[in-house]
Amino acid sequence: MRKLLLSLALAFAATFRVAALEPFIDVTAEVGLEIKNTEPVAAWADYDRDGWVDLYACGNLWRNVEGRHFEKAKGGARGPSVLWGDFDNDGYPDALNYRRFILLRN
Ligand SMILES: [Ca+2]
Ligand SMILES: [Ca+2]
Repeated sequence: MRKLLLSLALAFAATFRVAALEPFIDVTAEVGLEIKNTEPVAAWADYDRDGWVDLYACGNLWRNVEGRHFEKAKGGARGPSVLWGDFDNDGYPDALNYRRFILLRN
């Protein structure tokens, strides 16, 4: 009886967890993101203005390759904590590393 109750509880918990995530599907590995959760910081911005939103996560800038996968961008914003904003209004998102307070113009 105890095993049955435990199984039911685990099944309920798994069902609840899946339902809470719908309609999202974990595609992290499928799209090439190798993110180690060392810094719980992430932000989206289309830094190269190619129409595909890119991802800054855990100290790395990931370029979105036509919605199919991500590749690590060379250069760009580095550091653990970045906020995006177009401070010079040229249409390219600039990055502020708010830990080291460095403003990177794009
Ligand atoms: Ca982009
Ligand atoms: Ca800019």
